[in-house]
Amino acid sequence: MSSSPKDKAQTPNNFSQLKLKTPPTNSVGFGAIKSSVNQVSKYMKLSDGVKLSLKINQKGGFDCPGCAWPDPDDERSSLGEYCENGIKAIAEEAQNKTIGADFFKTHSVDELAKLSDFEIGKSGRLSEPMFLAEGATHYQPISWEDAFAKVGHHLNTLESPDEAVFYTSGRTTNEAAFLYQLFVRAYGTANLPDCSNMCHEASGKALSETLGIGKGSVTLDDLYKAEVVMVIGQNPATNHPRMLTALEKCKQNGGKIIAVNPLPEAGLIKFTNPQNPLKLLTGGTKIADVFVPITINGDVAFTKAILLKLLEKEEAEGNVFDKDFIESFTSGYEDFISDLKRFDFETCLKLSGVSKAVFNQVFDLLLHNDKIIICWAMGLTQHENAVDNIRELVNLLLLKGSIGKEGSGTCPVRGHSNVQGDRTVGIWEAAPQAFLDKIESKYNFKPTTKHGYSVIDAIKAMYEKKAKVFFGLGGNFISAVPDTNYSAQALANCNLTVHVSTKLNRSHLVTGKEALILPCLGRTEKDYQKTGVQVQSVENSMGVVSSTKGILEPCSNTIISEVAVVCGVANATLKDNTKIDWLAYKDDYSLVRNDIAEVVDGFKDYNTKLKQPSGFYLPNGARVRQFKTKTGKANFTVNKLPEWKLKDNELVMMTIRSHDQFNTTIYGLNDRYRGIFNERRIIFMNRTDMKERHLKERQVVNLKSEFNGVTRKANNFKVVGYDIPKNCCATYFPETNVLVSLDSFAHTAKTPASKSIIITIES
Ligand SMILES: Nc1nc2c(c(=O)[nH]1)N[C@H]1C(S)=C(S)[C@@H](COP(=O)(O)OP(=O)(O)OC[C@H]3O[C@@H](n4cnc5c(=O)[nH]c(N)nc54)[C@H](O)[C@@H]3O)O[C@H]1N2
Ligand SMILES: Nc1nc2c(c(=O)[nH]1)N[C@H]1C(S)=C(S)[C@@H](COP(=O)(O)OP(=O)(O)OC[C@H]3O[C@@H](n4cnc5c(=O)[nH]c(N)nc54)[C@H](O)[C@@H]3O)O[C@H]1N2
Ligand SMILES: [Mo]
Repeated sequence: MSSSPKDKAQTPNNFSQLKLKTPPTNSVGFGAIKSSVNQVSKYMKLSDGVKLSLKINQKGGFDCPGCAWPDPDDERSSLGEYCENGIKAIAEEAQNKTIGADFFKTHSVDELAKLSDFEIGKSGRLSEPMFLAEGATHYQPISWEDAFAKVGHHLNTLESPDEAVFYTSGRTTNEAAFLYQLFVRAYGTANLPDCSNMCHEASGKALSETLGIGKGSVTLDDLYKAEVVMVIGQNPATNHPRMLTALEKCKQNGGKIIAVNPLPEAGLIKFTNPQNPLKLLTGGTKIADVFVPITINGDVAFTKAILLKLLEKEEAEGNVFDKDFIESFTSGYEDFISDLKRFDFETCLKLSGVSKAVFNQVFDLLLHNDKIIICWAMGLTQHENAVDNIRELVNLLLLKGSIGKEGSGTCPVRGHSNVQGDRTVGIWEAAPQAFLDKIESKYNFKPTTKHGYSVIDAIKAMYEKKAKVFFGLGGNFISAVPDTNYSAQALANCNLTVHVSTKLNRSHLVTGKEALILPCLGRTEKDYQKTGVQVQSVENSMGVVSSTKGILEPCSNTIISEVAVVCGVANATLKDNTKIDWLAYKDDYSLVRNDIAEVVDGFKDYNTKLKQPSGFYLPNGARVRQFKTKTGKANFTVNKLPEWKLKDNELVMMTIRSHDQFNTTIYGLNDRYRGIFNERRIIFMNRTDMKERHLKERQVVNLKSEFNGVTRKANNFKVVGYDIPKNCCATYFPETNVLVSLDSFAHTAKTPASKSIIITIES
C-alpha cells in the first residue's frame, strides 16, 4: 500500500550526528570563502563555478537567485558582488547531475518521499517533463505537447475557473510572472496566491495603508548616509549577507546600528567583509552598537516604550518631533497621541523583555538623530499582530520626520530575488482595480474583480474540494505552508497538481490524483529562443529593475524556460478563446516588456531603460513625500498591545532558517553561525527554561502545539541550550511547520504566524 499524503509530506524524523560548538560572533571572513569554494567544487564543474561567481550581479550578468538585496549602482566588487549563500544558491541550481526518465523509473514516489529534504535536493536537476498517472507508483516521461494538453484539459473541464489555484514563488522573472497572471486572468480567475502571502504581505498591508506604497522607501545610498539603522527581526548574515557590506559602509560614515533580535545573530554583532583583504587580517567590523535581546513578539511593546519616552521628552522640551513634517505631510497625529497616552511605559518595557539599560541606549540614539532607517524581515511579519508591528515603527519614523528624506525611511528586506517584481507586474490575488482596468483596455477581456485565494484560503479550498487543480510556478508549496498534515490532504484532494521546477522537491511527491513536473531553466542558464538568447528582468528590494541573462549552457535540451511553459499552457488552455498570440511572446521577450510598459506604472520605455547597466528605479511616492493613501497624507495609526499570554508550561516558538538552507532547499546540515553542526532537528532553549523542565543538553523531546482546540505534534528534537530570552525557543522551518495552525495568521494580511507558535515540550 502506498504511503499517505501526510506521511510523504513529512521530513523523516531520524537524527544525524549533532555536534555543538560555541557560536561565533563574527560572520563571513575566511570561513565563508572556504565554505563557498567547497560548495562550488562539490556539485559543479569548477570552471563553471568560477565563471559564474565572476558574473553574479554584475552589470550584464545574471541576477543572483539567492536573495533580493540590491546591487550597488556604481562600483561593484571585481570578484563579483557575491556572498557565500549566493554561491550556494547558484551551486544548487547549476548542478552537474540531471534526473529524468531513468531516475523516476528506478525510484517510486513513496521511496523518494522517505528521503530527507537534503537528500531530495541532491538528486540533481530535473531534465524532462514527467507525469504521474492516477494510482501509479512512478512518474513516467511525457512530451511537452501532451503535458500542456493535459493541463488544458483539466482546466477546461472544471465547473468554474475559480476551482483552479495558481501559485507563484518569488524567483519568477517579471516577463514570466506578467504572462502568467495575464493567462490566469484571461482564463477567468484571480486565484493567484504567492510566497509573498507567507512572507512580506504584512509589510505590504501596513505600508500601503500608512505611506501609500507597499514597498520600502530607501535606496542603498540612503543606508550609507543614515545616522541610525535599526535592524529588527532579521538575520542578514545568513539571509542577506551583502546587506552587511552596506551596514559596514554606513558605520564608516559615522552611522550607528541597533539590532533588535531574540538571538545574538553572528553578523549583527560583527562582520568581516570577505572582499576586503585588509579586514580579513584585522578581524572585521563591529556591527551593532546596541544589541537588544527582545522577547519573541515583544516588538509592539518595545516600540510603544520608545514612543512614550519620546512623547515625554517632546512635552517637556518641545524639540523632539519634526513638527513641520507632521503638520504638512501626516494625518491622524492627535488620535495617535491620545491613544498612546493610555499606555504605561514600565508595562510596555516589561512586556518587551528589554532591560532599562539597553532601552536607554536605544532611546538615546533615536532621540538625538533623525536620519533613521528601519530594516526588517520575517521576525516582524510572521505574527498575528504583524501589521501592527510595522505600523508602530512607521509611527516612530513619522514623529521624527524620517521618511522621504536622505538617509531615512522604511526598508522591508525582501526574501526571494524577484518576489517584489512579481507583485509589481500583477501576481496578486487582490490586485487594485486600476490595474485590472488597464488589463481590460489593453487585451479586451474583463478580468474578474472578485479577489482570489491567498495561500491560506487556497489550502482550505483544496481541502474542502472547492479547488481541484493546483499549478505552481516555482516553489515548494507543501514544505513552505503551515499545517503540513492538513495541507498534504488538501493537495491530495486535487484532480491534478502541476509544478514548474528546476529541482526535485517534496511537493512533487505529495500529489493530486494526477501530477506533472514541468522542468525549467534556471537564472544561470542561457535562454535560447527564435530571436536569440533572451534577456529577462527582475526588481530588487529597493525598487530597482535590472536585466538578468544566463551564461551557462542549459543542463538539458528538453527543458524550456518559464516563459515558454506559461505560453504553452495558455495556448493549450485558451485555444480559440483568446485573441492574445501567446506563442509570439515566447519567441521574443521584448514583446512582453512592451506590454508591461503599457499596463504597469513606471515601466515606460522598458526595453530601452533595461539597457542601462544598473537598471532603473521605479517611481516611489513615499521616497518623495507623495503619499498615495486614502487621506493623501502619511497616516499615523493606533495599535494595540498584543494580547497573547503564556500559560505556566508554555513557550513561544519561532521557526527560523539555518545558515545552510534556502527556504525549503536544504544545502547542508550545519548552522555554523549558531554553532550547530550536522543536525536540523533541534530546539534552541533558554537554559533556565531547560532547568525548570529538568531537560538536559541534547535530550530528545517532542513538541506539541494547541490552537483553537486542535493539538498538533512534532516528534524527535534535541534540546540545545542557547542565549535566547526566557520563555522563548526556536526551531528550523520546515521541520516544525506541522505545528503551525492555518488559523493563526497576521490580521488583515493572512501571513501565517510562524514566528509565534505556542508550544509545550514533552520529554
Ligand atoms: N541563505 C538564505 N537566504 C535567504 C533565505 C534563505 O532561506 N536562505 N530566504 C529568503 C527569504 S524568502 C526570506 S523571506 C528572507 C528571510 O530572512 P529573515 O527574516 O532574516 O529569516 P528568518 O530565519 O526567518 O529570521 C528571522 C529573524 O528574526 C528573528 N525573530 C524571530 N521572531 C522575532 C520577533 O518576534 N521579534 C524580533 N525582533 N525578531 C524576531 C529571528 O531570531 C531571526 O534572526 O531571506 C531570504 N534570503
Ligand atoms: N514555518 C515557516 N514557514 C515558512 C517560513 C518561515 O519562516 N517559517 N517562511 C515563508 C517564506 S518567507 C517564504 S518566501 C516561503 C517560501 O516558499 P517557496 O517559495 O514555495 O519555497 P522555496 O523553498 O523557495 O522553493 C524552492 C523550490 O523552487 C524551485 N525553484 C528554484 N529556482 C527556480 C526557478 O528559477 N524557477 C522555478 N520554476 N522553480 C525554481 C525548486 O524546485 C525548489 O525546490 O516559505 C514560507 N514558509
Ligand atoms: Mo520569503
